[in-house]
Amino acid sequence: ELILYNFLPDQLVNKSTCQGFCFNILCIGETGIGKSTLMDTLFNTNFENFESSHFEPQVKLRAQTYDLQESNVRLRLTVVNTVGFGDQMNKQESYQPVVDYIDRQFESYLQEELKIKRSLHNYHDSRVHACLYFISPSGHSLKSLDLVTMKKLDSKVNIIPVIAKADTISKSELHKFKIKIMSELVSNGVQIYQFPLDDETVAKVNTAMNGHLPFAVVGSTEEVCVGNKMVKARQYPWGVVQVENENHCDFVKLREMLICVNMEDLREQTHTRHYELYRRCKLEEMGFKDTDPECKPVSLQQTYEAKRQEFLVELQRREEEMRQMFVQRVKEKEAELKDAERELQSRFEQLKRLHADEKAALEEKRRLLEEDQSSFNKRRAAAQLLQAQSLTANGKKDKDRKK
Ligand SMILES: Nc1nc2c(ncn2[C@@H]2O[C@H](COP(=O)(O)OP(=O)(O)OP(=O)(O)O)[C@@H](O)[C@H]2O)c(=O)[nH]1
Ligand SMILES: [Mg+2]
Repeated sequence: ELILYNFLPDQLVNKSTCQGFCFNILCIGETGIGKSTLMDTLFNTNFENFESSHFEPQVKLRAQTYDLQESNVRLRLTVVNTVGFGDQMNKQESYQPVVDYIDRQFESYLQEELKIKRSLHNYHDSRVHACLYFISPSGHSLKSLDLVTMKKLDSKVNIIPVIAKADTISKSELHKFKIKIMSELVSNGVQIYQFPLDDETVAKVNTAMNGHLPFAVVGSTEEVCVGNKMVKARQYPWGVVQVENENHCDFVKLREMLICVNMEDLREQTHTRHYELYRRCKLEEMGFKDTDPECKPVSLQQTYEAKRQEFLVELQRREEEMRQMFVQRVKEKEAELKDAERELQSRFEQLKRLHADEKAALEEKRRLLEEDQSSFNKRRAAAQLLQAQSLTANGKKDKDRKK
């Protein structure tokens, strides 16, 4: 059975309660530090729990949403758990997914707000209202990952630091540890959530509770018989640690502050401080301004027109740049072609010269050959003549002899 301890209606007297509202808790802490157990103890239930290994390559965020009801108030509770937090070598790999998750929820709210047809009244608001940061009960000091992560988150979310498994550390040590943690947070400029003092009905209790931070918590869903009552507790050979006993730990203080007294303030701070900051940065990034350099107000229309003009000028500049580039390329190509043509022409001329030289040489050879041939012919004719003459001469001699 889910019990919200009958305090919710008090915080919502002026709200339309039947409509219900969302509350989103982010639990950051290393694997096995007791996140799921504490959530189960806080909401007196058994949420689905998946244990994670220490070997996750990167941090994942797992969100689970539950619809809770108390008298006439409906609460849509989302519990977001970091899976594998602190198991990476590189710190940034641990906190960046958390930062990104928070920003994504802001972004989707902003997108809804910017729609023409907004439906914020039935929008499922997933922005993180409270971040429980689980500190390991070492008794020494905060880890550098704790400081880095909280510093990255303190302008994005309401951080409530808790010392986990506070039953594993002695009371005197715990007292010193709390002081040490607070001084480390202050000296590193980490802004944690302060319970508000402006509403005088709760100012006194909130002042006292601010002095107990960080809350030392113990979680357990097991019930043990103490006196003649069943109470949530952790049982040890040396005794019983009662979760809801204020002498044993700060669990009740956390529950009071988170659910009973300040739930509405956490939601409000999320909207008016953290979301507002995100929205402002995002709109400025997009180029929207409320005033011009002379501090005169600028309307959305003017900003839009100015942006449009800026865009058109830029477009023209880019077009001109591209045209110039094109002309340049054409010129280059033309010059290249001219060069190639010249080259070809000169090779052609060279070949022509070579060819003419060869032709001349051949002509010369032919002329010599023809000369040779005609002198040969002449000599042959002369020889034939001689031969003929000698033949006739010989014939005469023969005749003369016969005679
Ligand atoms: N001593 C002590 N042990 C606790 C406490 N809370 C949880 N545990 C034990 O620590 C172990 C891990 O608790 P979980 O609640 O599953 O831790 P988790 O942070 O949700 O772990 P993952 O989701 O796996 O990262 C269980 O054996 C719990 O019984 C506590 O307050 N004190
Ligand atoms: Mg868990």
